[in-house]
Amino acid sequence: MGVVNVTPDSFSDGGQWFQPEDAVRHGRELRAQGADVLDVGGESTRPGAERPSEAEELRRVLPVVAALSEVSPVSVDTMRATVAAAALDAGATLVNDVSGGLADPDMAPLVAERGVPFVAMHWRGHSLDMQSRASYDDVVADVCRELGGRAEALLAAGVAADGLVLDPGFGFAKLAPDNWALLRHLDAVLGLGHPVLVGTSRKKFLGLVGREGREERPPLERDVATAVTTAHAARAGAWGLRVHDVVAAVDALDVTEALRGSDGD
Ligand code: PMM
Repeated sequence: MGVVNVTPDSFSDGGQWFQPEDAVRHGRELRAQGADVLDVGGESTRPGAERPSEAEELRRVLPVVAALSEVSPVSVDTMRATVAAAALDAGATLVNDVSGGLADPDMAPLVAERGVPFVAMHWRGHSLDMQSRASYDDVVADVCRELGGRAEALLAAGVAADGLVLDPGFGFAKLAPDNWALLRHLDAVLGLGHPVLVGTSRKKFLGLVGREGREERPPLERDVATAVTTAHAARAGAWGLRVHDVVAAVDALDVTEALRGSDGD
């Protein structure tokens, strides 16, 4: 899954693809590089971010969703049911909601009615103050319990079981050790019985690794680390990998696949 952020302020690539024509060009490039799905979002979820208005979010994503739907399956990365509905009308075929339907009570009914696949991420609150909620007894058990509860609520609301994808939400209300623990124990998340999406791409915990006593590595220099976590997640059985650098991810997945092959290949 290739990331197309139509935002001025994303932590990972803020502003680079803010103009619709730049975002569309970038999405086409990611598709040509091997992305199976393009994930178009108009709201930055970086820690501390303020939310755009609904009108602004629609203005950002709709032209990009419409254009990219001509060349690729498109998911819309939004917490608003109105934006999801408009994006589905414009050609998107999957909804990716970092709040797992918690931010907007209209989201689950919409997804149920449209019968589209839904990515539900583990979430404890909006980005403005989410890191104050990064407190766990046992992060793997707590995230699995909360995410499992969300899945049950979504299914009860009519979301199709065979279209529900779960995501442990790397970096969302999680400190670096929490993210590493979840990556090490992806089997527990997979044990919830749904396909799992993993989005570690360029996140802060990857910028901190090996940097004791030095400044963290900036987001644009985290793609090698992302390729390693991507390969790890694929090997563990993840269904999807949400990344900014598709070339590196495809390479990492090809190598993972080759390592799985039988001797003599
Ligand atoms: N991370 C971001 C945005 N959307 N969606 C899912 N399902 N999982 C994620 O981990 C996720 C997401 C934040 O990263 P970005 O600002 O670089 O897009």
